[in-house]
Amino acid sequence: MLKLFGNTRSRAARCMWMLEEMGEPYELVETSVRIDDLRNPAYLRLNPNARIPTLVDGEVVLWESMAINLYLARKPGPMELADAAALGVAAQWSFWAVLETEALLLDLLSHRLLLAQHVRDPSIAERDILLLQRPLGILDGALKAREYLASKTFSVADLNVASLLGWGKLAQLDFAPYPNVARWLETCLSRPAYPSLLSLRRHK
Ligand SMILES: N[C@@H](CCC(=O)N[C@@H](CS)C(=O)NCC(=O)O)C(=O)O
Repeated sequence: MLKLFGNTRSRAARCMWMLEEMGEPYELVETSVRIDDLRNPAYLRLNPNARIPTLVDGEVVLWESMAINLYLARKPGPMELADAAALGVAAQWSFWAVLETEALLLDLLSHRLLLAQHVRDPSIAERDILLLQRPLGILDGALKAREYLASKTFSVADLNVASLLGWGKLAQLDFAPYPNVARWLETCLSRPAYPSLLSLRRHK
């Protein structure tokens, strides 16, 4: 059985969402971000970055959540993306999301939610929102003429990008200026596998 090292409150949740969509049985090896969980020799052999998530599929050991999901998308089943062009598009949007939006969204989430009240800085949040205008505009344009990013149906491309933009939703980012993104994000985050993940989070 596949083993995923991580926890529901980390980027491992993105891989859990994918596994839930696939209906693939897996074992979640509960791993926190504490030093004793990440910097022990057994875990470092799997992931020298000392970060979560890590996927173990027999001989295959993978880290980087987006790469894990792109690998999982090659497996037969409802999330399979067999077409090389669609896989290329999925990789494009996944790299794009990490490079163009992740740092800004995490910073926004930090200054709106994660940090203690007294160190949150609304001016940093405002700057993040301004800098997100360009990538969100690009995504909005891409979604103007199509329902999903890489194929006619929901795929790993949508899942990877929506899992990041979900941070924006948590941070109360106003998606109204990006109506196509707002519509698509709502569709992605309304999928049955996504709330079941949220309920897993609540039970932890
Ligand atoms: N780009 C990596 C980032 C992994 C990452 O930073 N994971 C966090 C948890 S969400 C972590 O392990 N943090 C521990 C640390 O940085 O010490 C991915 O997407 O898998």
